[in-house]
Parts: sequence; C-alpha cells; structure tokens
Amino acid sequence: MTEYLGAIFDLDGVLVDTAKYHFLAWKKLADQLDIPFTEEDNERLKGVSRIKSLDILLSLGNKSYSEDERNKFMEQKNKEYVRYISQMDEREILPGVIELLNQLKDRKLKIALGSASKNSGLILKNTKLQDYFDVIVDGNDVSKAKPDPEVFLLGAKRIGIPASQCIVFEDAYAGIEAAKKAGMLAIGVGNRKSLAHADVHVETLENLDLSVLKSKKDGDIK
Ligand code: B16
Ligand code: MG
Repeated sequence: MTEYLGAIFDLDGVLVDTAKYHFLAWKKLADQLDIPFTEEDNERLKGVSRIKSLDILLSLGNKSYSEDERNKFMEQKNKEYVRYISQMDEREILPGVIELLNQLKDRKLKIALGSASKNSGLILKNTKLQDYFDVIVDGNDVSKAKPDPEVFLLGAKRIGIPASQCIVFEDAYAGIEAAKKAGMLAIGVGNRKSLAHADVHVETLENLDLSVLKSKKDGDIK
C-alpha cells in the first residue's frame, strides 16, 4: 500500500476556471488575425504553454509569422488575459477546492502548485489561495512544458516528498501524461473524455474520496 504524503495541484481548470479568460484573450487575437477559433479549439490549449498555444492557434489559420511578430502576439494576448484575471476574487474558486485543501492540511500532507502558467502568482493572490501552498512551481520555474514531467518533479523535490508518494490533480490531457511520467498518482478532474488515462477520475473535487490517499486505485470514485 502506498501512503501519499504530497499533493500537487494544477491551477487553471482545477483550482479556478481561468480557461474562459484564456479563451477570450486568444479569441481577440484570432479575430484580429482572421483565424477561426472556437471554444472547442480552445480545449487543445488547456494545460499547454503559452508559446505552444500560439502555435496551435496559428496552425488553425495556416499562418506563419516571424519570431518578433509571434512574441508581440503573445505579449498582446497576455496583457488581455491579465486584464481579466486582475478582476478575479475568491468567488471563482471551484467547488470542493477549499474543503480538500483543508483536509489535506489536517492530514499533514505537503501541498505544491504545479502549473504551466506564468501568471499563477496574481491568480493565487487575488483568490487568496496562496497560503495553502508550501511550494509554488509554475511556468516561470520550468523550461519543459507538460506533458514533460519537469513541473511535477520539481514540485515533489521542493516539498521533499518522493515522486511515488505524490498525488497530482489535473484537468488537462497533457497534465495527466506529465503526472504519470513523473511516477505520481494522477487524479483527473473534470471532463472524462479527455481524462481516460488518469488513474482516478472525478467530475469535481467535491466528489473525491480521501481513501485514495492510502492506496492506489484504478477506476472511478463516485
Ligand atoms: P500563461 P495550468 C496553463 O495552466 C493553462 O491551462 C494553459 O491554457 C495556458 O496556456 C498555460 O497555463 C500558460 O499560461 O499564459 O498564463 O503563462 O493548467 O498548467 O495551471
Ligand atoms: Mg489545467
């Protein structure tokens, strides 16, 4: 039996629903460049880095631009995104998050953030989530984006817990892949369709059965 002593949380889509703001900001750029971009296309951007997101967006329009132009586009999109997340507050924390964080703290687990976002600091501050985390690892700390396991392995190292005793909460396909490559227990949160490869799946964190912390289970927790 494995006892899990570390919990690593993805941010966008697990703790808060910022995907809608990413979508609005990318959509504005897409409209400007005359690229068709739908909410369904936006699913492919979840969990992947900013630069990879831009690549996907430009490929939808079969467009290619110079490095300078691409940097300008990313800067512009980020400015728009930051405008949205600057308005966030605690009301945007997803169901079950605070309860789960408190339960993990009571059980003395170490808690880390493992996000691809370079804006995690502002989001955690505005939603007042930052004090729950022993360690923050985000897009500013890593060079390899999910599905590479770097962000989770660094989180485990910084909380001082072996990867095999860490549990990861993720909403994105690439994030589950990263957690599994890191040798961690991968809990998929949200849309089952893109999370079939998770060790355990829950629709929301409200549905999580904490017995998962004591043993590795396959299948669903209802
Ligand atoms: P930024 P996560 C990811 O965050 C988002 O899911 C993804 O859509 C975004 O492109 C990426 O962060 C980079 O975000 O532009 O703010 O640096 O899900 O890993 O917490
Ligand atoms: Mg995510």
